[in-house]
Amino acid sequence: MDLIPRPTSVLRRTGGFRLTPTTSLTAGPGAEGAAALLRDLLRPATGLPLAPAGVARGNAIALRVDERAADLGAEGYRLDVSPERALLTAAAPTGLLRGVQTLRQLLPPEAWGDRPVRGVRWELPCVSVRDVPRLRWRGGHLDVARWWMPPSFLFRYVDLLAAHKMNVLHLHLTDDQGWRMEIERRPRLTEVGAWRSHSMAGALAEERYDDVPHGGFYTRRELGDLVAYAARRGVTVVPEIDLPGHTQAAIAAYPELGGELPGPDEPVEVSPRWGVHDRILDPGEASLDFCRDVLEEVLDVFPSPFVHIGGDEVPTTRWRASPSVRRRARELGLSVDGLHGWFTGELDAWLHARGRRTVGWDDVLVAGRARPLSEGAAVMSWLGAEGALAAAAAGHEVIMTPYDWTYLDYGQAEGPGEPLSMGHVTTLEKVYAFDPVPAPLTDAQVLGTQGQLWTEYLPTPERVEYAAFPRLCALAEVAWSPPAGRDLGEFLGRLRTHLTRLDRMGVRYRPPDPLSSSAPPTD
Ligand code: TNX
Repeated sequence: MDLIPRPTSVLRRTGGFRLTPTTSLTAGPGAEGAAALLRDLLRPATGLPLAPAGVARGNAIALRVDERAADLGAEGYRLDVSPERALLTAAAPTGLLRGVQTLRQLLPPEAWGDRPVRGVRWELPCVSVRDVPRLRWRGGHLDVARWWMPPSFLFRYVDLLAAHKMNVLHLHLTDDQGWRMEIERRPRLTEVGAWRSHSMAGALAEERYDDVPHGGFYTRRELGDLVAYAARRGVTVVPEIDLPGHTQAAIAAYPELGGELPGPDEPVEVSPRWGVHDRILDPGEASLDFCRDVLEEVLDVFPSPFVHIGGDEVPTTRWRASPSVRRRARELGLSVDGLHGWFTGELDAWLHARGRRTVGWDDVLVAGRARPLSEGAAVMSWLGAEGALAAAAAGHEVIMTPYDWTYLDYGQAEGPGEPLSMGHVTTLEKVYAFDPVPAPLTDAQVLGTQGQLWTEYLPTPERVEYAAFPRLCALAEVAWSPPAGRDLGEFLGRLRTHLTRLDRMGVRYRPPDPLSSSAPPTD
């Protein structure tokens, strides 16, 4: 059966449930969305109508929300398949969406294609599955700021996340190299900030550039469509507007946001270069107004309870050199560096007042000693476990995103033949061994984990997929499956089958090396 992520428990029985043109699909109250998703997923390859019972008179697939099944939580499900009936039960509609993905994995891999296939017996094995996720936030981060990616790829990435029972798409929408979200109140952000004249062409240290203009942005409408599409798959799109650092593209659009106006010898351009930039937002009222204008529209488009305001890598060199910034710090009774935490705190309080939960990279903790984050704010810990422990001690939930385990932009193997990457290597095996709950934290303090795809060296959807897969399959299992019973050899065996599904979807993954020596597929 080779399910990924591995369910909490699976009992295989003899026999199978055969899907035919007379198989019915019925949805009880609250299950309509899951039924529509199942039809959408299976129709292209199987052509099966899966009509409601009454119309169809064969064996039956039934989807049910049963509030009495509270032990399944918000996302768990039960799937019981006998030759006559496949019954999917959950306590909430989202659980059914997860179960639909399991049902799809139980079919032959040919079911995963987008063209009709003939001559395949569409049969589910008879099983009893009970499945409840370990962690609540199972995310995929995608940086569309360094390179714009077509909306069709964002939709596809949502499909891929959902297929692995991941439930968050964290969209990194802004950075020094590009601003990608249309903001009606600040049109220059995309008129100017979404375009750069050239880009880095090799490794950071080589300092080589192409001469090819690059850019693009997403309209509010396109992002709204993405949010709706993701919601139908049980995926929340969490937007990130990175503030107050990583903002050179915004400053290129509105130079006054950078504080003292740069001299003629110092034009601010949408950056063609990777790496940390010291041109950051001036920590004054004009910048706060700007941020609130932007966030206002972000809240309109993204209903997500969480809004990410970045906060990483904020070099304060320019602030320290600026008399007006130093004056502001003195007025507030802060050090210049303390202004980072103060600025973040202003935005956090603003979001909190609007009923949203702030997420920030763990740099905001170091910067934020002067001012605690609001209740409900969560910390995304990329620097290591230390930030996570500090955040948890302050009562915040954490999302574990340590770079040495979860940065999928890092290379997958040493040696030649691999595309240019960040320079570090994080193998599939290492991701699979990741412990997302560092001692002494408990599962309750850790919201979850997430795979990061920073795209400096991933300029196209093909390259992104190659970096993401199959490591994201391993991370999905780390986030969803119970840690007891995790076994690399057994996982690699299941992965072998799973990759035939991804083949059908045309995913351009990196074939894992150790497959030849790994365990055979299990059934
Ligand atoms: C650090 S992680 C960054 C990003 C880079 C990434 C490259 C973080 C919050 N900031 O700006 O793209 O490293 O791996």
